Amino acid sequence: MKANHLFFSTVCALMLALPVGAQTLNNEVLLQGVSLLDTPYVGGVLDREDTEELILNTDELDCTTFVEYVIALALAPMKENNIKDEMAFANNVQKLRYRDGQINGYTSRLHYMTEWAQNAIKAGILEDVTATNSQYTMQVQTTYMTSHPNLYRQLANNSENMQQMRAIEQRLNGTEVHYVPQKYLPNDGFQWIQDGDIIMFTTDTPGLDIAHMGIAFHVNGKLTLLHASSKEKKVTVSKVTITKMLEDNPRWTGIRVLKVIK
Ligand code: 2YP
Repeated sequence: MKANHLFFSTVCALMLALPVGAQTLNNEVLLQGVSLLDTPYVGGVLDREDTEELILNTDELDCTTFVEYVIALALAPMKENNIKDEMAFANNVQKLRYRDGQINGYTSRLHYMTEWAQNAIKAGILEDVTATNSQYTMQVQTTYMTSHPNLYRQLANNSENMQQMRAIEQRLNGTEVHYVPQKYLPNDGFQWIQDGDIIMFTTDTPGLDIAHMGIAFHVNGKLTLLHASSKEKKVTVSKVTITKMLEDNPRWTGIRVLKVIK
């Protein structure tokens, strides 16, 4: 087991040694995230086939599928053989990834994280703790996909998908969300941002709402990110704080924080 894997697994084990009452869903989310450390980062895994079907591939992750699988694992009950219930895991992924949990072609997948979050909140899976803790708001832009069809194979040569995607973008565009602007996020975070919370990075890239996502993890009191990193090409814990990640990515403007509640 690699040194960092051992370190983080030890930290999580210590946390889980807390009295059962304190052993929250947050800890289970963190533990599932740590269990995927070093998994290779691979983009576009959901876009390999022409037909839209439920893909369950925890061996090749990007930032979004990493978060989806971790939440789905955390919420799945353990079977008697100490293995997570596979059917529950699959159902959880489908509920997170598709509008109202229904698979109906490419545009039924929740491509913009603004809608992905709305859907999970509506399903009672996530709570937007940013809304109750930060007074700062922004209006998201969601035109990126139809203005960059060359980046999305299922849009590039499919006028019906383009038309459906435009309608989705018009519905989402301008949605007001709470966030923590970069300049107000200290290196050790806030008391209300806890290990296992879901972090989404807001962006000012024209037409895009969210640029990256991961899981909050305090290391030595500093708020870092457990995430599938496209730079490090694997699931890892950031060597720098989330605040420093914001400083290092000029197009990133702040964070939204969501808590797994069921
Ligand atoms: C999403 O991108 C895609 C979904 O189509 C896809 O690109 C968009 C608007 N949506 O189903 C999903 C899973 O592959 O990825 C993500 C992407 O982050 C990448 C994966 C990463 O940092 O690893 C989500 O939207 C989360 O942040 C953004 C980011 N997309 C772009 O920056 C264009």
